[in-house]
Formats: sequence, C-alpha cells, structure tokens
Amino acid sequence: MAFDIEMIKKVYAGMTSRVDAARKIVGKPLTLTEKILYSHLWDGVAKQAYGRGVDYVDFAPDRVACQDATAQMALLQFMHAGKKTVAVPTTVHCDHLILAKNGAESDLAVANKQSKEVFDFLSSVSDKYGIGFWKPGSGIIHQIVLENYAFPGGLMIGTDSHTVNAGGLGMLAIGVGGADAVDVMSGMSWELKFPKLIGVKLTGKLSGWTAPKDVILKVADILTVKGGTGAIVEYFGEGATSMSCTGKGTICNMGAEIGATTSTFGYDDSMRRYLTATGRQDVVDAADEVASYLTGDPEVYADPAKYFDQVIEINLSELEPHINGPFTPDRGTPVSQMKAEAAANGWPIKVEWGLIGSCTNSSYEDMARAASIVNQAVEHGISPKAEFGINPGSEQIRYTIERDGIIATFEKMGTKVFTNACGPCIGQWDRAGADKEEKNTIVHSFNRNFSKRADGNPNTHAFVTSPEMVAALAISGRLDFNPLTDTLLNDNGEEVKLTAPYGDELPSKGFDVEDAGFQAPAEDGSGVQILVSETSDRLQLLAPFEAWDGKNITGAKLLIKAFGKCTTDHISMAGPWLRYRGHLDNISNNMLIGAVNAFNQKTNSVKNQLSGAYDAVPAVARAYKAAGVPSIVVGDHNYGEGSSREHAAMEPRFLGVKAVLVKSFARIHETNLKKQGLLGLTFANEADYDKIQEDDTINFTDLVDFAPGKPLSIEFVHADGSKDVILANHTYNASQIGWFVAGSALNLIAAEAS
Ligand code: MIC
Ligand code: SF4
Repeated sequence: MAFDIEMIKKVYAGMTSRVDAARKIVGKPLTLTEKILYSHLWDGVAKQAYGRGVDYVDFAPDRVACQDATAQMALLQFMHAGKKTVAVPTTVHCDHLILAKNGAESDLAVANKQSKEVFDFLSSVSDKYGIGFWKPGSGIIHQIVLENYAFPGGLMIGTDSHTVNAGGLGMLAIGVGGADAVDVMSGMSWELKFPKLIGVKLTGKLSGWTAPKDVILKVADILTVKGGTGAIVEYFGEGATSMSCTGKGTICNMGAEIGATTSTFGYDDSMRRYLTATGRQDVVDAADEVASYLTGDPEVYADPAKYFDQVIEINLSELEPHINGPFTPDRGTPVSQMKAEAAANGWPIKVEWGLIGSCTNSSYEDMARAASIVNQAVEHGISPKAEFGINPGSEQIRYTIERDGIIATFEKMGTKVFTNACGPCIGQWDRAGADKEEKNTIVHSFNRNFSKRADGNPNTHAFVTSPEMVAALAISGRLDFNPLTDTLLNDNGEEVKLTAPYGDELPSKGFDVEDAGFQAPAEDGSGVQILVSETSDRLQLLAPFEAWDGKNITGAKLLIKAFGKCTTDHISMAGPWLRYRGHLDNISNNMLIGAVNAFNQKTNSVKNQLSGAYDAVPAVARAYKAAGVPSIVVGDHNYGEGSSREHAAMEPRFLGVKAVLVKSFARIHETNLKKQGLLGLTFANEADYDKIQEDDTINFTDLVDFAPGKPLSIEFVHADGSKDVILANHTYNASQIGWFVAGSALNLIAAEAS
C-alpha cells in the first residue's frame, strides 16, 4: 500500500525546472493549476501558453485510480492493449457494488457472495498487471486515495468523476472514462483540452454551523451544473488556508457537480497536518523543499482578475449553511430561506432519512462534527424524528471513529452503520417502501441528488447539505428547521436549542486500523490466469467495434430526442444496473431508459419507425440494429452530465447508434463518445433542436470529408418528405478522427501493439 515517495521526489525534481522554464516562456506569474499542468506535459517542456479551452494538449499523469463499477470495463479494455504491466502506479477500489440494507457486517457478506465473480475478476487482473487492489469494505476510492496516494503538485486521473476529491491535497486529479485510463496504464499520453481557469477567493473564516460543504453548495448555486465546464477551479485566500484538508477535499469533490475539469488548493499547513496524520511525513519533507512551486505565485493571488478567466469571491464569515436540491445539486437555498422556499414549492417538509457519507463527506472531521450534534440530542433527551444512516469513508476512518466513541454516539440514536462504501449515494440502498414511489424528503451529505439516484423512487426529494446539517435536520425531522434560530422539543416537552457543531479536524490520538483491506499485486503476474466464464451474466469479454466504412451515414432513424436534463444516470442508470457493468450486452438493456422522450414526455417509450409501435428505448435500438438501420440520438444542454461511466457511450455504440447530436456536452461524456468511435456533435444553431421530428430519417452528406474544425451537414428528412439541413459542430482533432475511423481508440492501441 506504500505510496511511492521516489516517484513523488522525481515529480518535484522535474517540477522546479519545468515551472521555471514555463514562467520564462509565458512571461508572467503562474497559477498553481498552470504549474501542475506545465510540469506534467508529455513532451516535458512548456512550449507555449496554450489556448485555454481550445487546444488539446498531451499530459503525463502520475497515477491512475479505478473503482469497481468502472474498473471492469476499463480492465476488460486494458486486457486488449497487449501490455505486461501497468505503466504508472494504479489502484482498483471495491466500493460501488455493496448494497446498504441491514448494516455493514451482513451487507458486506452479502456483497462478497453476490459479486464474488466480479471481485475475483478485479483482484486477479490487478494481480496480473501490477495493480494495487483495495478489497470490498476497505472504503470509498476517493477517501483512500486522499489517505494514501494523493500528493501536492501531482497529476492523476481516475475512472470516476469524483477523482477530483484529491484536489484537497493540492493535486490536479481528473475524472475520465475507462478508455482514457487505459491509455495511461498502457504508457501513452493523456489528452485534455487546455482548461480555462476559474479563481475562487475565499475571504473570512468558517464558523458556527457553516462548513466547507457550504462553500461548494454556494459555488454550485452561482455557477450552475455547467458553469465550470472546461475549467479548473483554483481556491485561494485566507479562507482557504484556514480550513482543513479534508474540508478542501469536500469542496473539490463536489466541483464535479459544476462540470469543472477539477479543482485544487495550494499547499499549506492543513495539508502538512493531514499528510503527517496519515503517515506521510516524507511527503511533507519533500514538498516543503519545493513549497513555492506547489501554490500559485503571490502576484496571481494579489490580483486574480489579471490571471484567471473568471474570479468569484466568497466571504466565509458571511456564508450561511445551504441546502441544495431537490433533483439537482445546483439549486441552492440558504437555511434561513428554506421555510419560505419549501412552502412555495410544495416540497415535503417531513424528513424521512438523514444519510451521512459518500466520498464527499465521510472524513473523520465530518463524522465528528455530525456526532457532536447527535450527542446533544442524546444528552437533552430528544428523540430523532427521522431515520439515520452513515457510511464511513474508509476502514481507517471507521476503526478510528469506533475507537473514539463516535460510532457509539451515532448508535445511541439508532443509526445504521453501513459498509465503508458508496451505498445509498449510488442507489445501492435497499430502502424499505421505496417501491411505493411515495412523495418524500431525504437529506444527505452526498454530492448528487438526481431523480431516483438514492432509492430509485422518482418522488424522493433529495437535498444535499453538510453532515452537521443532515444531523440537525434528521433529528428535527423537518426540512425547514433552522438550527441557528429554531428550538427543538425534548421528550419532556422542554425547548432545547442546539449549539454549533464541533469536531476535531484529525483524531487527537492519531488514525488507527487493523486491516485496511489492501492487497499488493504479484511481483511477477505473468502466470496469473484471468477467467471469464462464457455463461456469466456479470462479465463479458469485449469484441472490437467495427471500423468506419468510409461512407456517409445514410438512412439513419431517430432513436430518441431527449428532453431536458439527460445525465449519465438517465443514459445508463446505476443502482440495480451496477451489477452488469462488466457485461456490455446486458447493461445495454438500460440504455437511455431514464431519458424523457421530447415527443410524448414519457421515459423509456419511443417510436419504432419500422413497426410504428412504441417500445422501450433499448428494444427499439436493438430492432434497428437487427435490421441494419443506423440510429442517432438527439439531446439538450449539458448532455451526459455527471458520471465518468463510459457505459453511457459504449451502450449506444453497441446498439448501433452512430451519432449523438446535442446542444452541449459534459466534458467526460463527450470524450467517452469519441473514444468509443461515435460521433459526438453539437447543433451549430441551438434552435435546430426544435426542427427534429419523431419520424425523421437522417443522412450525413459530408462525413466523407470529416476534418478538424469543419462542421458537418446533416439532412433530416421528415415524414411528409420535406427536409431540414442542419449544421453540426464538433471538436475532433486529427487523432480523434483516427479513433472514429478505426472504430474506437482501443482498436488503434491494439493495432499498434500487435
Ligand atoms: C457516481 O457518483 O455517479 C459514480 C457512480 O461514482 C460515477 C462512476 C460510475 O458511474 O461508476 C462517477 O461519478 O463517475
Ligand atoms: Fe461513490 Fe457516491 Fe462518491 Fe460516486 S459520488 S464515488 S457513488 S460515494
């Protein structure tokens, strides 16, 4: 499990010379983001000040991390790359496939049985290719990365959108699809559009009920779910240095919810404390030698407007606790306004469940602060009005909070302690009664609250807030309870006012753990056998997608015109479907079943143009595929928002969809489409979305001239014979066009390896 201090020292050694060179070339002071990017250029030298938001640039990441749900596809692809071992340090984490039901012990045993085949597969592939393997129950990928592998100034990628969490330790950590991870694991460069820079200046200091979570809830409210697209967010100022390292992690983590490429903070004392507490004094020593390279230049922070594309300022001393939701993480309501908002919108006031956990908010400090509220309730004889569940972020955190009495405090209130895993955050929650689809409210400390995400019930109104606010709202049982001003009645009918939460940033007695759950790979994995049964319904070896035939796509049918929000949860739902993440054919049966059909406003009901009948989206796609008819998908803004799961791109590819034409894309999803050999296109004129009709037949007229920077013309022939010709923009560069031509990026790697 040991982190690689030699690798880190090497990064730092290269960093000083590269950053100095970059500063000369660019001729101005540098942000932290630029320092990390310039020092991780694939070709080693900063040749130019890259066009922000335009140029694709090749980078050399230091690490890769994968979680079980995405690792299956990533590793199935890696097995085709023809390599003996991974080229950069890589870990796999089993955290998504554990259903929360009765509590950690029995839930973990059930998962180990039900997903044995998948865990065994991941463990043996890891063993074979030199990958560190974190067993089920060891914790959530991003907490484990923060505790063990993240380091200031590093660049890592991970097959999960919340990889960005490691920005809390001064890294640039970026979520990608499995195919991108395969490139880096195979020793190739990794390509990213040079990001725009957003600076967030934090003045003042957090106090009372306000927590780091409120910073990102506020930022999400300001920037919305797409405001960070194509940008890296860099936080600085006295408010930044005065908060804990795991608090910074929370802020960076939820930066995924504004579409940001990633977020980061400059190296400071909070990071030194955290590194030391997690046994990494040697990283502190190495980082201290290059400390000025691990934060933005002082000139930048003194005059941010000159160096960032956009600057936001938030005064933490004035920031109120926020409650964001329902159904989207960017709808922010300050606690003082919740009474009015909830009443005006008809949100159910009664809180049924309070859930604390997820990679966003499951640190020692989070648990300690929430427990301090629970403790007050217990001491004052207040019975909680809602049910309560927690998922500790890692076994190290769980062991330590158990030792320190924090779990015992939660248990006094009847809290269910679920496995150290994602659990309800990703729909792995067997919530009693959810199938009745009753309108209800839950509050949680997670990052996403899209419809159906936690319990599959479209009428569950999920609100995102800090762990301490979750505790307060769950105890009061009311969404509109304001702990700053309101009182609660205890069991004797006396009024009690909760005092502000308190929790140690780090355990005063240090972290402790008996078995962290790590398995090191074999020294020589060449003899390790990987077995995938042909009859398995969980795992399926991949067959390469066919190459482009060099012709225009013609006679295609419209599969669906998706209306409004279409996140990766709408395109490839998680929850019960997570079990098929390693089986492309089976998981394709969830393709776009959550997307709303613009023509009838229904989900999973689209017209099969061959038969005229309405059917489920995957069924219609399979019918077109069987008939040899290509299809296309049309969508709205920020299509593919949310997860990094490449299944959202592989499923359409597998079911014969040739192009996805939308008003705009979320970054990771757009790349995933390109990697899998699909056409990801945007309307040159957004209003053209309205021209597309249900019975359209679609012809590309100049795909044969597909070239960088050149829009494509697409003909939509309507049922009455009339037609509209629409211009579609794309962002494919020459090598990405090569992926399309080859049928997928992996086809190219495999061809080169053979
Ligand atoms: C999520 O939070 O949506 C997930 C599940 O962690 C995903 C990854 C996945 O779909 O497996 C993510 O955020 O990338
Ligand atoms: Fe797991 Fe939820 Fe974090 Fe995704 S957001 S990694 S599902 S805890």
